[in-house]
Amino acid sequence: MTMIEEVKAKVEAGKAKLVPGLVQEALDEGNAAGEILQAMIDSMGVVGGKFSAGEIFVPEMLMAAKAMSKGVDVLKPLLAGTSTSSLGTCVIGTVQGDLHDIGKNLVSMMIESAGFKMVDLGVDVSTEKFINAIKENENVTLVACSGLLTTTLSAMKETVQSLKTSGLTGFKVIVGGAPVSQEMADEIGADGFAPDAGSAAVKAKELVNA
Ligand code: B1M
Repeated sequence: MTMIEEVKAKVEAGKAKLVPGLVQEALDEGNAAGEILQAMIDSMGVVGGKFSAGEIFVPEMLMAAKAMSKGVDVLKPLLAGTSTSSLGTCVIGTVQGDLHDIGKNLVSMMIESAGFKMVDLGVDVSTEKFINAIKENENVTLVACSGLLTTTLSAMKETVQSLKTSGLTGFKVIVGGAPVSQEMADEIGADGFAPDAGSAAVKAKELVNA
């Protein structure tokens, strides 16, 4: 088994204590950080498939998520470059009713490295909380909403529409997450959509510089 396959297997098995060391070994062997990250994302796909098939349950899914987060911590300094430019503040959160945060954390890390100051509201974020964060923080130029559950897409829609009709100005709204598409983003009135963390950073810059 290659070290990358080892990382994948241990993330799938939810071995949070072992994963950081294996990720470091994979790096030491010369594997690229992006390649290791992709392997862990693939693992979560496998975990999701097993959950859908009834082979594993929420606790196993949670353990796999913890293992992946520990692995991402090791990669963080390598994935997030440093930027000296300031594109303003980005308020980010996972929408109300949704507790998934791995994708949101990756998106946050990449948008930060594109030159934004991040205000991360965490998960299960209500519309009111997004709006208060825009009021309470200086120079908010971007609001980023993540959502992983089809059942919380209505919360995303409500958040985007409330942000747009709040009377607050000076910011753009970007949305994303597995069940979100460009079509849906257009439909709910978001300014932008990105399918993954890397393209979220590119889109964030594009929206704010437009
Ligand atoms: Co949940 N879960 N989960 N889960 N979970 C999914 C999403 C699911 C697809 C699994 C499945 O059934 N196959 C399914 C959703 C089905 C659906 O709605 N279509 C599901 C379900 C059903 C549930 C529960 C309802 C299960 C239950 O209780 N019966 C429950 C809901 C709880 C809640 O939120 N209220 C639940 C709970 C959980 C855990 C808490 C156990 C755990 C999350 C822990 C955590 O996040 N800290 C968990 C996990 C781990 C998953 C899977 C296995 C992995 C998610 C993940 O982290 N992926 C997931 C299956 C899967 O994704 N295949 C699943 C890796 C991550 C890097 O990808 O988040 O997609 P992702 O982010 C990507 C892109 O989407 C994008 O960039 C990232 C990568 O570059 N992106 C953005 C994300 N946000 C973006 C924002 C942007 C732009 C791009 O702009 C702002």
